[in-house]
Amino acid sequence: MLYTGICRSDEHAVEGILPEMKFPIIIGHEGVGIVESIGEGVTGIKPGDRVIPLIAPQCGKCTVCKDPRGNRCLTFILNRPKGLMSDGTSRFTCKGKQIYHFLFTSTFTEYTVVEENAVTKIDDGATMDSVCLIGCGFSTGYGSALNTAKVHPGSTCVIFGLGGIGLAVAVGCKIAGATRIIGVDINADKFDKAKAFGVSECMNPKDSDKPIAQVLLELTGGGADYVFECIGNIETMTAALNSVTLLMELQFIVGVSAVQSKLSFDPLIMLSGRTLKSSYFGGWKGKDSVPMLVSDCMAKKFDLEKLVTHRLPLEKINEGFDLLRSGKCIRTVLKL
Ligand code: PAD
Ligand code: ZN
Ligand code: ZN
Repeated sequence: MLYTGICRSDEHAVEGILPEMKFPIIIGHEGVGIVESIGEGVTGIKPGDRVIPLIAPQCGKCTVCKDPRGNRCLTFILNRPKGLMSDGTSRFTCKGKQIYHFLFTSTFTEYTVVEENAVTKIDDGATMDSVCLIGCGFSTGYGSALNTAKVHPGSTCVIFGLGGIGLAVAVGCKIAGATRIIGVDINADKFDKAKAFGVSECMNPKDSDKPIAQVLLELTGGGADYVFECIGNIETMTAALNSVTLLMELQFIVGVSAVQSKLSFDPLIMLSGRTLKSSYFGGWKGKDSVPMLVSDCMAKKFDLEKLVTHRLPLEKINEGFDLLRSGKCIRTVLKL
């Protein structure tokens, strides 16, 4: 591994709120590296290739892989022991004890082992210390706007949570031609950065006595066209659902909420024709899309550098987590 970003999902893993996780585990999933060696029968990559490990692996053969709509490869999800390779083994040990893998990737380490369908070769010329963000955060937000929401020109978008994912949503909304992008965050320190990403107005729910959904309905004259929840909080998911226009528009859940939490809302609000959707890795199929996203980055279609606020060596990983918890960073990239 060369570099890896720290994503809020890694923090969720540390908190133990993700489903079916087993410890001890090597977390981290937003990385880039160089192939050191390959196993028997591997033909798609070779030593020396620059690669991004995939949280959305692609077997290419299952019904989801063959369908242009989905990106959660069944081969990697169904009937598979969590945190292990497909043969049921782990490739990490520490003092003789088995260590589990995370999200098919495990990037907080100098060396990892991934399956051939959970990694993809990228252009050698990419800037390694920021292209790692294509491994999760950037692609997730950007794809949520472009693939899942299919934001239309002239639309009004609301983004709850102006972290790495939320700002990547803003990049997607802007490219799709949204004319109004409203950012919502309880940390006003995020607002300047958000504006640099095309967010036109920023709001702090703490600044008003009214519920945020009501504030947004008033501000938009009846609701936004698209609302993205990029926090992972049940309350903001419900508020987001109540902030979309009554016409027939859409709300998207990008944030990952704690296992066993339940989202509840009055079904009558769906009678207007509202749609509730979710997005995993921005809807991108890993092997097909990641090399293309890297090329788009190199062609300066978007700027990943702007998302990186801090850089640290692996030894200082806990400082990176402190920066995330205290809301002082957008993305910290670790050098491995
Ligand atoms: P982040 O911590 O960088 O950003 C979250 C932002 O939300 C911060 O700016 C917070 O200040 C803000 N916030 C927190 N609570 C509230 C609140 N109540 N109201 C308003 N704002 C609030 O995280 P991130 O951008 O790395 O990740 C965001 C979520 O997306 C998180 O749940 C993560 O697990 C999830 C995620 N989903 C996917 C996917 O494929 N769906 C991929 C990667 C990350
Ligand atoms: Zn598949
Ligand atoms: Zn992530």
